[in-house]
Amino acid sequence: MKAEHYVGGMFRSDGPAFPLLAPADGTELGTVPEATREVVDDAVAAARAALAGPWGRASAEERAVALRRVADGVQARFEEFVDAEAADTGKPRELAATVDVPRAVGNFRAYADLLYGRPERAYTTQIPGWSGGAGQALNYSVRRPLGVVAVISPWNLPLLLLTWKVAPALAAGNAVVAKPSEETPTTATLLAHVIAEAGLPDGVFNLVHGHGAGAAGEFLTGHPGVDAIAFTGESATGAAIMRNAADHVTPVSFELGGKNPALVFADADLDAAVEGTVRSSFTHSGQICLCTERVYVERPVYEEFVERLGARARALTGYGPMISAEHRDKVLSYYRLAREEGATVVAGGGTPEFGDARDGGYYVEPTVLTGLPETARTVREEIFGPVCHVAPFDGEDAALRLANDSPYGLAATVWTRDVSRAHRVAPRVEAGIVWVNCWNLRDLRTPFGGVKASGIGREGGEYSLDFFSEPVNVCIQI
Ligand code: NAD
Ligand code: 6OD
Repeated sequence: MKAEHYVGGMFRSDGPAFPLLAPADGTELGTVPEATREVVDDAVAAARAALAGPWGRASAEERAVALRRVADGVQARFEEFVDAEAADTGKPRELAATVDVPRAVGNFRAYADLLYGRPERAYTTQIPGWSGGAGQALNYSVRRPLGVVAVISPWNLPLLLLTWKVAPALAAGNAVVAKPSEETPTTATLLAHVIAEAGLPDGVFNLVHGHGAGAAGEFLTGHPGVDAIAFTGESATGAAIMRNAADHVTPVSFELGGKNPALVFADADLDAAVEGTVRSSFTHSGQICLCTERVYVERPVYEEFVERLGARARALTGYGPMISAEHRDKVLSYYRLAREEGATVVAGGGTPEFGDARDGGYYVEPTVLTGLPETARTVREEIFGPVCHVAPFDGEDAALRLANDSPYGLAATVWTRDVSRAHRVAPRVEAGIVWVNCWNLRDLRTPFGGVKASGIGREGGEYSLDFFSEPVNVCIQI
């Protein structure tokens, strides 16, 4: 599938082209058109025009039907989506087939179901008596879409994180202009084809490709015709988008970076804690915002935990590459920095050699570190690779102090067999999501998001609908 813009119901490829490289072996997959300011202007105008047409008057039920058709369309081209996602990201095909694509279908289905559950999300409240002595009044509120929504998404779960925003934005009745990551344009283009085939009116969904700073992403997020921005990516990018959006006071929903802790108590099922940490640190080679990069282990089981985690990391095979040569170099620079900062490298710490085509790809070894102070940059900064640092702690309060001593607050895991401890500790972790004895077990309708530098707002289920629509209160004097 060739990456193309989709604007006002038309596919087009204007703008200079840049190469798309396969992370798995460095070969060229194709080229991607870089949207100019004119392409972005056209997309925003097309979205605005769509709101003035049938989409702007569509009932919740009609929107739900449209979302179901999109879900069915993605499902019908399931293998094509899986192949494209695996090629663009380098992730194991199995991961794309069990997480990215089925959960993207799930996003469209979940919002269609939510709309059926609450057709217009309208409710009435009668507030008698208080109108400054003017008698009784009937107040009722209706939810109104925000208008033209810009969706900016990252490369780690390209289709899933795009649909995570597009599905609720459309469910709430908005029109969308989406810009996926320049590294992973293909499943977004496929989605545009599915949306075209599903018969959504022209301009309801628009897609522009290209880079972020000084390019399509910046043109879009600073555009005066954009009514809201939903962004997932690095915290520093979030800050840049916020500055850009400030001139027009455009509301933002941000899912940003993390430096997620795991707390392993001495009473934990250690087999489960080790296996859980292997998953939470190394799935998709650590390139999931929810991945664990800081592991704190209660002292009596610390040595055993480190030994077992190190052995499992060394034994891992079949893992995918970093998204790009640039990102591989960034992760390797942290492996070097960790050594300079005095780390003990328990496992990994370099690049693997395969003796096949993968040697042209962007792989790094799954890595376990110990021995760093909490002030080390390796322990404080998001690396976004297959790496974690393990440190000991003594007691619950110390564990919480360590977990919370971070500029980030996205997700955490707690490993304990003590139910009371789980309930005591989980709400005290400064994070938007806390998993107990599991990781990334997630219903799409639950609130998702971070605190501190990890984000603004919550997505998922009703939480996304709340962002993508606004209540209008109507007051009638009786
Ligand atoms: P990134 O911030 O570099 O890029 C994300 C998107 O923003 C891309 O589409 C990019 O082109 C665009 N962009 C970049 N600069 C821009 C600018 N100045 N204006 C407008 N758009 C701009 O992030 P990435 O490298 O693609 O993704 C990895 C990061 O995303 C990590 O920090 C990770 O933690 C974070 N992430 C967070 C979540 C979450 O839910 N909290 C989920 C996935 C990834
Ligand atoms: O909900 C999921 O399935 C999932 N993998 C979310 C990841 C989000 C951030 O990268």
